[in-house]
Amino acid sequence: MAVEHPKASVKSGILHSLQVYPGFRVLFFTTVATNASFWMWQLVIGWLALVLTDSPFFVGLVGFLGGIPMLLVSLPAGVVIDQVDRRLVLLLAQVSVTLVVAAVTFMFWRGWLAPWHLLVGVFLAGTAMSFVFPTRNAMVADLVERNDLANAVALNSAGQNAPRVIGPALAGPLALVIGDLSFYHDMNGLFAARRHGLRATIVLLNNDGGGIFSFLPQAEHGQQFERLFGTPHGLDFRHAAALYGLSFTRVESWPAFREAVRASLAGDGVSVIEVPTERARNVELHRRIWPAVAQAVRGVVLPALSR
Ligand SMILES: Cc1ncc(C[n+]2csc(CCOP(=O)(O)OP(=O)(O)O)c2C)c(N)n1
Repeated sequence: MAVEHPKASVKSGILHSLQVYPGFRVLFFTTVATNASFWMWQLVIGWLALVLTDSPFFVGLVGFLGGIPMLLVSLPAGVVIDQVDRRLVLLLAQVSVTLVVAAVTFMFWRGWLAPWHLLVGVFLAGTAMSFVFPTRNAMVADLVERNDLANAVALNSAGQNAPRVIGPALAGPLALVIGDLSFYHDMNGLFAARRHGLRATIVLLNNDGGGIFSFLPQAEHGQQFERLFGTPHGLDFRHAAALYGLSFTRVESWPAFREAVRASLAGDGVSVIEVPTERARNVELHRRIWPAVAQAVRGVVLPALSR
């Protein structure tokens, strides 16, 4: 595609390509907007799936159906992008995803949205996005001189990844899921949270120590392992929450957990919701699930990739 652009300037800085090429500037800012919207959508579909069905399986299915086109459609999309005018591909793909999102939003607003509508919507939106991402990447090379390509690719990558953090934060309330040792390690932050009037829900998974270390080879060394790695502490975090004037709830069941999260999202300030869990059970569960996951990957994903 022949796109006219001014001669590359001699001086170069981090934002060089943005300063020199108007076409790249448009691509960059629309990439930021597209990616921010896409990650908000990712958050919203998970939430919609939960609201519509209250089923963790359905939440997973929605994520899967939204993501699978990226795996299956991206490669053929690359061929299309090479043969057809990229601006046309991008226009069609972005208009399609806008129409799908608008339809899902409208149907939800009118109370018409059924779970299967959501499945179709996420699949169609995922398919359209499988064209959007590679087309935007390919267009970088059309819009800048060869000398500036590395700078433009780096900027484009930043424009794709930064909204991944910022987009969901704009779309939803702040929630943090954290282990007990990390909570203890980072507790000073609660003071800042309180001082700046943060609204947040902290889900504290308390397994009385560092569960992650149980997956290291050192875990074979019983007592020594517990003293040096597992580090059970027996702390009652209710007192930590009280120290910073935060609300605290310990929950022992799913209904209690849901109610605590609901109350926290409706309320102000920071709430800590403690969920007691068992380290030993977690390791045992992982060991049981791993072979099943490995088998599924071997049986489904690998054949699809080698096709
Ligand atoms: C936000 C954050 N705080 C602290 C650390 C340092 N850190 C790495 S592993 C670890 C212990 C993990 O134990 P825990 O937080 O209880 O989680 P678990 O492994 O039991 O799920 C800590 C504190 C970190 N990686 N990230």
